[in-house]
Amino acid sequence: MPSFTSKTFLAIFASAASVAAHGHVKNIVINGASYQGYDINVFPYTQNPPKVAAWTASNTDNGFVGPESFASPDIICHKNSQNAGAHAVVAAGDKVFVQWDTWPESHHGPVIDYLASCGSQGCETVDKTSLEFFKIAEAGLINGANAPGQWASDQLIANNNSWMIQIPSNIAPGNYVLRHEIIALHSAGDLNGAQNYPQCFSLVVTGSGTARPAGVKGTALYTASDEGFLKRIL
Ligand SMILES: *[C@@H]1O[C@H](CO)[C@@H](O)[C@H](O)[C@H]1NC(C)=O
Ligand SMILES: [Cu+2]
Repeated sequence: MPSFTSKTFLAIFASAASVAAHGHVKNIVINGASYQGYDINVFPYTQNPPKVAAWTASNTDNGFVGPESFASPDIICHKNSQNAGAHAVVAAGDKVFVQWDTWPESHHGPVIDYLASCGSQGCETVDKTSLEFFKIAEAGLINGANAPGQWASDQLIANNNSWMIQIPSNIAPGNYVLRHEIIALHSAGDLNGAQNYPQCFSLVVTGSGTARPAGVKGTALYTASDEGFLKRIL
């Protein structure tokens, strides 16, 4: 049945093409020092990949974590993520520049940043399910005119697929996981249609701050029925 075959081929081709257009963080830059991201195109296929400050993930299709996985550890730092083998150093109050490789214009949505303390043991060995994340920045809908409006993701694209995060100046020094996330809402009008793209880096924060904000476990950050995940934006 040639027509069936060609339709199937087209469907597969179309989904592969859209997945390929998703993004991941290439590197972060702190005071001029660049720290490599987890290279999903190379590291999973390398015998002894370099130890980088980025947490590992198994989303070699450049894919996402959906609301059906909001209670799964996959939402913490992406699919099957494991502790970074290294970390970046940043002073409280300083900025972390995050460079994505690309981002599809169609994938409108918020950009949100969290920190979680790893405690004195350091982030190389912490159990990710024990991490409690507190939000340090969020940007969502910037201008609602002309649906779907202008979103944080559109600003990220306009900034050459990059984002700037300021580490709170009052934060207590120590070991933290930075959880940087884009949430694509273009299909969020359907239950489980949202797409979360969390990216984690281990940081050592220096300084003399004293703030230790309370947070929530990664698996308690979101529920599929949260209003924002059911909103039709297109
Ligand atoms: C834009 O980002 C790419 C990395 O994806 C980088 O190589 C390039 O230098 C950046 N361009 C500018 C103008 O910063
Ligand atoms: Cu997509």
